[in-house]
Amino acid sequence: MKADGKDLSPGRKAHLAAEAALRFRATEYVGSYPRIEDCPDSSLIPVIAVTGRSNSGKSSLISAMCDHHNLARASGAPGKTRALNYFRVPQHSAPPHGLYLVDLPGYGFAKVSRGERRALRAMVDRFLAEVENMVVLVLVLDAKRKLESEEESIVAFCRQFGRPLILARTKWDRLNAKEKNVARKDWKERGLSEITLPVSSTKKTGIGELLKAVRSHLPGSDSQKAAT
Ligand SMILES: Nc1nc2c(ncn2[C@@H]2O[C@H](COP(=O)(O)OP(=O)(O)OP(=O)(O)O)[C@@H](O)[C@H]2O)c(=O)[nH]1
Ligand SMILES: [Mg+2]
Repeated sequence: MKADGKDLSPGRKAHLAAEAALRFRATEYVGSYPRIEDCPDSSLIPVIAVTGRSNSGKSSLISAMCDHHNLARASGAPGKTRALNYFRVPQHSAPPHGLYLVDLPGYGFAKVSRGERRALRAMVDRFLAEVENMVVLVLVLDAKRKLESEEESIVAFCRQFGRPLILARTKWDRLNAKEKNVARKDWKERGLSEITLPVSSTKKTGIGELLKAVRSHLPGSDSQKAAT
């Protein structure tokens, strides 16, 4: 593919333009909050929360959704998010008054003590139960991994409380054809096909589909207009 896009077919160009229109442009880092009590007030601003196991690709995915390569770095070294990281998407990218994208701390990080793992997981659970105005939760899962008890409990929580959920299977670029089939079979058997999307933040595949799904949950969403 040429950088100037001259070699692209008209169909591919149209697809890329539609995808670009969906991205959360000009998103800014607001801050990192180790305690829920200190987080920005979201009573009037919709929240898109992104959660998942440590190193699953949450920060990279947020950067890809915002088309902003420094966002993940702004919140600390990749793979080390330990606080609730808030990003503000401006009004022109997200109706009606902008929104918050929240990068939750990764749970299940092997290199921290058992006590800290428990505390991080408890913070994620409390956030999901208590944060105001969460319009959709994006559960990020490395496509090579199966759902484990943590992911199963988050899916069960969302089903029980009617929280909209999207499962982003990240690092899809690392799977061969056989592994992709195994992954697809697994999420089909679990009845998760409709809310599961394979994505690659590095190859930028599946990001448009994810953005479309996320935007469909926004109040006053103009996703249909942006996508056509
Ligand atoms: N090949 C590939 N690598 C990825 C992808 N997404 C993330 N990575 C890599 O996976 C590692 C972890 O990514 P992060 O985005 O920092 O993961 P995280 O979930 O935010 O990690 P924590 O902050 O610890 O919870 C980094 O080295 C990324 O470059 C992807 O789609 N494909
Ligand atoms: Mg992170």
